[in-house]
Amino acid sequence: MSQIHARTCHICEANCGVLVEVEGREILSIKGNPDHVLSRGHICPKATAIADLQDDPDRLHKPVKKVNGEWQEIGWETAFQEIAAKLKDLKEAGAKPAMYMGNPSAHDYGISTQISTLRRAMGLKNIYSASTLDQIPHHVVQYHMYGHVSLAAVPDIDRCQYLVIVGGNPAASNGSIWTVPDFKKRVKEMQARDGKMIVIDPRRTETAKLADAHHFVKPGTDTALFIGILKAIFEGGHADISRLEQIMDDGWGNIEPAIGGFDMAELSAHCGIAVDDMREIAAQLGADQPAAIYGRMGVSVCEFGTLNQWLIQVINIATGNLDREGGTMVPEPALDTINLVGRGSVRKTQTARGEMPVVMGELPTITFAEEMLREDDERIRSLFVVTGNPVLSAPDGARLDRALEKLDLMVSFDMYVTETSRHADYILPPCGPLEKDHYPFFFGPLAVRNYASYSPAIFDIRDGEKADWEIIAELAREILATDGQDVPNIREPRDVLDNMLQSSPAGLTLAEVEAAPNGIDLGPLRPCMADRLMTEDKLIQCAHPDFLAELQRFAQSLAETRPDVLRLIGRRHVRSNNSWLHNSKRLLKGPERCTLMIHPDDAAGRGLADGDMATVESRVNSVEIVVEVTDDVMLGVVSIPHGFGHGREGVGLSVAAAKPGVSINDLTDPESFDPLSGNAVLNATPVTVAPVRELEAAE
Ligand SMILES: Nc1nc2c(c(=O)[nH]1)N[C@H]1C(S)=C(S)[C@@H](COP(=O)(O)OP(=O)(O)OC[C@H]3O[C@@H](n4cnc5c(=O)[nH]c(N)nc54)[C@H](O)[C@@H]3O)O[C@H]1N2
Ligand SMILES: Nc1nc2c(c(=O)[nH]1)N[C@H]1C(S)=C(S)[C@@H](COP(=O)(O)OP(=O)(O)OC[C@H]3O[C@@H](n4cnc5c(=O)[nH]c(N)nc54)[C@H](O)[C@@H]3O)O[C@H]1N2
Ligand code: SF4
Ligand SMILES: [Mo]
Repeated sequence: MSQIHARTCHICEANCGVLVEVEGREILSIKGNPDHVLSRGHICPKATAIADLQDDPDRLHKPVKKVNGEWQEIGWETAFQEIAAKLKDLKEAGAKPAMYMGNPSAHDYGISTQISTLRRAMGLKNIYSASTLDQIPHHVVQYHMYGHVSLAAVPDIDRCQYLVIVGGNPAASNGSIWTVPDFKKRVKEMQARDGKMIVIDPRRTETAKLADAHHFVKPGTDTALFIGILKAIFEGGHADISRLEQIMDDGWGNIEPAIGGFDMAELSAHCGIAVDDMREIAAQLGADQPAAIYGRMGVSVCEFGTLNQWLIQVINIATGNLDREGGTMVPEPALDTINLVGRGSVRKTQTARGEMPVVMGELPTITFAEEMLREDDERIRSLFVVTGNPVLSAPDGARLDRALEKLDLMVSFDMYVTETSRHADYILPPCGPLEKDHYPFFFGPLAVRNYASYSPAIFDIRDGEKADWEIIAELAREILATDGQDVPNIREPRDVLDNMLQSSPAGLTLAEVEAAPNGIDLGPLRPCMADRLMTEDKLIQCAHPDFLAELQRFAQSLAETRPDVLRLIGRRHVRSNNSWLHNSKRLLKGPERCTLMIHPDDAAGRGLADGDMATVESRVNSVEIVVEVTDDVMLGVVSIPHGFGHGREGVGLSVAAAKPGVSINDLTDPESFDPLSGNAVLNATPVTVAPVRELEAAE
């Protein structure tokens, strides 16, 4: 007899409700849950791949140890004891440990409940993560303006009438720092009530194709666009801060003068967006309607990422759209991580590259390889990689690939032998995805409605296997015991969750949430900024001096001529998720996706036709890739998706091996970064493109 379990998909930030039909341990189907309070039946193709993940023959089930270059299965106890003993020896020799946390750890609340014990046990100072490849500018801005690294205001799409999306592609990504499942239908509903969506992107993306207007922008230049819009807001008389004045500090008065010197025509020439278009966007954002401007990866992972995210907040404030129904609001979820954890921190520290930002205790991942390659006592010699694949996800991955070889001890918490974990001495694999429970710990606070939804595990964990949280908790205790330190009791994730739910304003118990398989809806977002602000004076700090100084740096950069070269950007496809879903047969179906998109005129100028092989070269490296000629990318722009490059030796992904692709991060450059946040620059990489045959002939 088959059974249907309502559950949340854990793969991306959308956290869609799914219905999983099983018979015994066989998965019969995975469908959208029409009754889920947030996703309303929506799913994307990745949800069905959960079955491939659960049953993947390439998945490791037992810890493995590398012996003379070969993987050998070993027992958990042996693995924990050996790792703890090696770490102790290294610590006694003064060797520095480090940790890299990847994206899936944000989707496993169990990991979040245990990781601090492991960090403490390791005596960690060097923590790196995917966040500094992704979103650290948001945290810096939120910390300075609102007093907490995670206090994010998200667009209230269900009541918005004019939504501007800059450098985000939620139709494929399903939203980021914005939990917005069923995005397409929500846009259609907005348009049905005469609302408009405007998209600004160097590629005519899936989201752009849904929009009422799309403007191409030159990669890496959006700061000019934001300043242009803000200037037009002030000059056109569209500013109205009456709604927010009570909670704004007097820094507001510094902003208009600070942008006064910029010239609209010059800004327009820099970013490629017409002055009239900037004025129209300003007028619409400032019109008598709920509106919002939102910017994501395309404007975060660039040299002025923090400045961009600040300007976005300032535009929403100037037009009275922050903390407004239909504008942007801070969610009040059932489990309010923001009120329960500290404000976070933004500091600086010395690295091999000189002084760099440390945000929420995290060092910039762009400096990671050089910390492993440095020759002095500060060299990182032991590394734990928790759910991450930095060889494919961090800039100059090829160098990182070499750096990992120099470690004295490397442990990967992963279910696959990946491009990264192939370098490990030990791999500690978790149980299957349907053998763990789920709560959208970090995503309730980013969701378009206030809600709660808990999913228990569907299957028991098989004998001899463990969940990530257990592996982390048990290893941490072994390390503490080996060091002769006090060993705390394990607090089970469910208990921590129950406690956090009950301590949150909604006061729900885990039992109550669990009893509602479709989730509990706590209603639409509400203006609440006055109560949420965590700055010392409980006011929005409108113009932090770092942001004003960064405006000056941008002004200087405007005066320099920008070399007229091809600029490389990334992309995401709805059937792919960062580097780790290419081993799913269901998802890999269809045409080759790791292609170089290039505009017809740029292709013709280089003698390239659709399907040809091209060499793409940047300062750091070159790759060979098949060409896809399309006018969906702007003239002067080429695009390669990230997360491919599975052809490296020793990778244990047999399905992905059929279409390995190349890694865009063999081209991106860790020398470029956003100085206010330390975030990587992953777009607008200068490249040259030429037919492969020409180069071969020249050799
Ligand atoms: N050029 C370019 N680079 C990018 C980006 C880009 O847009 N362009 N995007 C960046 C962004 S936003 C991100 S978030 C990063 C992602 O960067 P990472 O987090 O470093 O990489 P992922 O591809 O998410 O790799 C996740 C790893 O965790 C493993 N894994 C998956 N689920 C689990 C689990 O439940 N338990 C355990 N133990 N392991 C698991 C997978 O097998 C995989 O090896 O990439 C960044 N890199
Ligand atoms: N299907 C799928 N979904 C995912 C993921 C995935 O890999 N696949 N990854 C998840 C993760 S970890 C994250 S962080 C989110 C990311 O979510 P999003 O940010 O929505 O996704 P991206 O596709 O990176 O969108 C960035 C957009 O910026 C554009 N862009 C590039 N450079 C510039 C620029 O200089 N200016 C402007 N204005 N635009 C630019 C790109 O063309 C792209 O359309 O997606 C999540 N969801
Ligand atoms: S959008 Fe797709 S991958 Fe993301 S949670 Fe929903 S079903 Fe899962
Ligand atoms: Mo991400």
